[in-house]
Amino acid sequence: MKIRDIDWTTWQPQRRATLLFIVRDGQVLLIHKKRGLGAGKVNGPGGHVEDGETPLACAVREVEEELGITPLGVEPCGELRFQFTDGLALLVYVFRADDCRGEPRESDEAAPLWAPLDKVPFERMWADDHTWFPMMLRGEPFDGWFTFDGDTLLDFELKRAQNA
Ligand code: 8OG
Repeated sequence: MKIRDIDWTTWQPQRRATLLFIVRDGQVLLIHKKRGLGAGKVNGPGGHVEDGETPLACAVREVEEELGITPLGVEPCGELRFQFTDGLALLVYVFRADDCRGEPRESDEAAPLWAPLDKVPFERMWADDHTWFPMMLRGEPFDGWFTFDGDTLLDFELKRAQNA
């Protein structure tokens, strides 16, 4: 399934989720994800947007629930659209923060991991992450479109976001 096979003008996500990356002192705060979609992978903290919740409120809540800290200086930095061959259509809002209150601690969902910016473990992350991570770290707003078959990235397009 190629990006051009999908009519993105009428595409609607069934699920919306968030990711939030705290970037501080040359490191980014990641998690070992213990359950949910992508369990076993390294990722940023995040999860599904609940009814009536804004993406920003969801991103902050998920960091609080998964790591017991409050992110500070949170800014939106990108939107990722995923179409899976099994039919799942997922929109992920990506945020970046430059500090946090508290010390990250392990929960049922996640174990924290500070990674140096030049040693981000992409081989243990979702296959698309290496495409947009540099833009996120540079603070360049981005829009991404991805097709996946299970864990396998089939095709993608990534652009600097307009009007951001
Ligand atoms: O609630 P649950 O933990 O299942 O939510 C899924 C999380 O996984 C959510 O934070 C979004 C995130 N996620 C995907 N796909 C991808 C991806 O391709 N890359 C990254 N980094 N995260 C993803 O669902």
